[in-house]
Amino acid sequence: MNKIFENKETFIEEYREAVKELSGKSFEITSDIDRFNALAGLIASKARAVSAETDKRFAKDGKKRVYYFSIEFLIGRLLDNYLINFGIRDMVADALSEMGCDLDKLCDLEPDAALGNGGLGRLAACFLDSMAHEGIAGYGNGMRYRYGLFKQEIVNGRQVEVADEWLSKGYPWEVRRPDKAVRIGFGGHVVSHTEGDRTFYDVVDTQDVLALPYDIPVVGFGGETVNKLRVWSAEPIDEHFDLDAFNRGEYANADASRADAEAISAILYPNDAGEHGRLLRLKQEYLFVAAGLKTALDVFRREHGNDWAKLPEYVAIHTNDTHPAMCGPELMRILMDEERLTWDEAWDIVTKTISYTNHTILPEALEKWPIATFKKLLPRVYDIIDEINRRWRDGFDTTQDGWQERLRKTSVLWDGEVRMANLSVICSHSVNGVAKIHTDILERSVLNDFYALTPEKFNNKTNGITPRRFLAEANPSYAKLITEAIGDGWLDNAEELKKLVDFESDPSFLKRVAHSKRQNKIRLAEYVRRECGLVIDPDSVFDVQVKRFHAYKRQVMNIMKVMDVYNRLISDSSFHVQPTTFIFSGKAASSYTFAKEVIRLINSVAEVVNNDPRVNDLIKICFIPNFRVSNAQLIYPAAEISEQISTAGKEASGTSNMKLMMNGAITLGTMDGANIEIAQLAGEENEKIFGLTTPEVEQLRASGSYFAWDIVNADRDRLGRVMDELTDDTFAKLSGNFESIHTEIMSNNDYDLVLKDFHSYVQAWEELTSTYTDAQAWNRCALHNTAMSGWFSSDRTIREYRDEIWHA
Ligand code: 26V
Repeated sequence: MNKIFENKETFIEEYREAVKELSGKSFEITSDIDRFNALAGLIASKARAVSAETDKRFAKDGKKRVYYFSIEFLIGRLLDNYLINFGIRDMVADALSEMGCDLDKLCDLEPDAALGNGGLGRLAACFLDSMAHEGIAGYGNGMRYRYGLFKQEIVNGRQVEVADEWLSKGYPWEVRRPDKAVRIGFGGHVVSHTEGDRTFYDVVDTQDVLALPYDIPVVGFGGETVNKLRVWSAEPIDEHFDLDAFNRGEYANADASRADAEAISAILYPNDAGEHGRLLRLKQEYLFVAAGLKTALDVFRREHGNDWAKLPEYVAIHTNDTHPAMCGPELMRILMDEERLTWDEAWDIVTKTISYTNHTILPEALEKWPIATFKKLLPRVYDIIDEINRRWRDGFDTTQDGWQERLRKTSVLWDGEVRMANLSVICSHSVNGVAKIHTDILERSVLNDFYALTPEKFNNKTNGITPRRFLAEANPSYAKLITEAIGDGWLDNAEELKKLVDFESDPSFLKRVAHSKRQNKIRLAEYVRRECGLVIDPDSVFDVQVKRFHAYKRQVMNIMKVMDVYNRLISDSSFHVQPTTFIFSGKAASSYTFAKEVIRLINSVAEVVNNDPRVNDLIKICFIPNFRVSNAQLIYPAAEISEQISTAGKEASGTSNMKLMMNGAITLGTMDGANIEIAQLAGEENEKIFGLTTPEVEQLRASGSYFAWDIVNADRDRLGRVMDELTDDTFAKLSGNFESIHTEIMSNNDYDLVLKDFHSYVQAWEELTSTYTDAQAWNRCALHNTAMSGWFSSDRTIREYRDEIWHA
């Protein structure tokens, strides 16, 4: 453990000094925000010092550098996390309390850096943590959005989006690096000149912006390795401030070029709402790719000179989804146009350096850009893509049966569009999915034509999560109990959680597990009371579904289950359920009408059920607004049931399933994504699996024999009643009924098979909750889930990337 402070006394001394330096005042009379900024600033400066040491060590050892290109890094708050990773959390908490100050309160003042949408962005953040823990020279490369993902407010049951001005109070972790700024050219046209038998290309008359990097330290657990996350902000090249315009009172015109440039890094786009086709998004993608490659190549040149053939030996470029797909053509451009390599030399280097992770199989989710837009914005990059595509076509073996169809499916340019997934696959030496079943589906169907040509490129890397943030930090009472039982080795090697198996039949230990869960439920109940004004009962089962709202994730099936339970409770006196609190949280993309209607439905059902004295002590519904990393850390530890109910074959992996498992929740789920591996590891008898499997879903669709109305008509009493209640006024009191949800389900013949799986789902829920009264059996199962969750540590995932893809 790298100790960044001698002892408590030196910490206090340095901290007082830092507060004074920042605010000009002595500690006793400073505000909490000054105290937070000074503390974070102090830890950040220590982290930067270790980072410089780390960098020297890596350079000396000739380490291969891994650049993780991702348009999202959902890092959340850092202070608490870095204190844990430096091993000084307790000491600092102690010192602060001596100084009359509460560490938790200061941690709560940190803005929640929401530079991501959900699973994909949080995965990138977990990977940064694990790369630093594993001592990998791994660097994040992303975008510094001025506004993070919108803040969600609920007004009359509806989601309302509010700008997230996360930088308004300053951000103590980042350092602006104008010395590392990169000029980025958009538009213009390509010119060529010949030298001997070669033609060289250049782009002229471009409109340029400056990509300005901000560096954020990434502290690895143990504190030995501190890496960096570099995020790019767009700025004007030089100040074109028009003083005349300003003096005429035309203030907006005076600063127009600044506004134009800054727009590029102003907002984070939703990753799950088909926002393709937006020019600004394409500019974002090119900006962080071009600027990030410049950084990587500058470091390589400094350490290894100009021998570009050695690039793949010392540099790995990993592309997180297709947003950084331009890494391929942009690296080709630099190597050919600037470094004067031939196509073949450059191509060999590019394809040995770049690797790609796919995160979804939904066909509508695969990123495409209109050729005309692309060509106009990035003429030279486009020409290179055109050439990549031409060579791909020329390389086709036209003696093979079905080559035309294969070519159609694998082409980069088709139907007037640039297909980014195909570009990513062709430019990479490795293509991976994020859970076993997801990789199987990629190989078998979505990318099958590529797989048939180069099966050796394909591999699986099942996702993971960091146990430091999602167990140690989020759930301190459980973490303490675990450490007392098996020591603290699990923080370093999460597989050690398996040792908890020995405690599964120890009734007194199980009682303590239950006690810790109860404390976490009380903590969440207090948060819910503060945030929503709703009282929930910590003795009820906490049944949790927290994730982005999407049709395939089927939050609608969950709330329909609650509607059914409610209906039966009021009409059938012989019907009993285990008292349950149904907890939902998550955001919907602002343009995604159906998902937003589901949020309104949940809140509308909550309004009725929570105010109905007939069922009040049995069921409650709670929608926690503004799901983000910080409140997620309160929710996972309090959960007892983990709802993972996507239509089989649709959820690439899921990661909340892992976070909830690690915190001792039991999965109520379909055989989809990483749920399958969860069930395998913990044993199906320790989860509750229901519903159609992927082959069954595929068969049902292919057979053409599925008729949604038949399912509804076969169960008029329960399912029919629930469907009727979408269109009558049962839940319409807040802001109208839910005709649109009814129409969406029925007119698409129940595309997500909500009706088809409804019965087995409700039955599985009833069976699962009926076992809750056997507290000992339940707690044993919860503990078993934690014990078997170690494999889902992102340390394991990252080691697989390191050994099998990056060879770092
Ligand atoms: C994109 C789109 C775009 C068009 C409309 C529908 C739609 C639906 C989904 C997406 C997915 C974007 C990529 C993504 O966020 N994938 C998530 O990645 C996580 C980390 O690997 C994984 O756990 C989730 O299962 C996966 O959905």
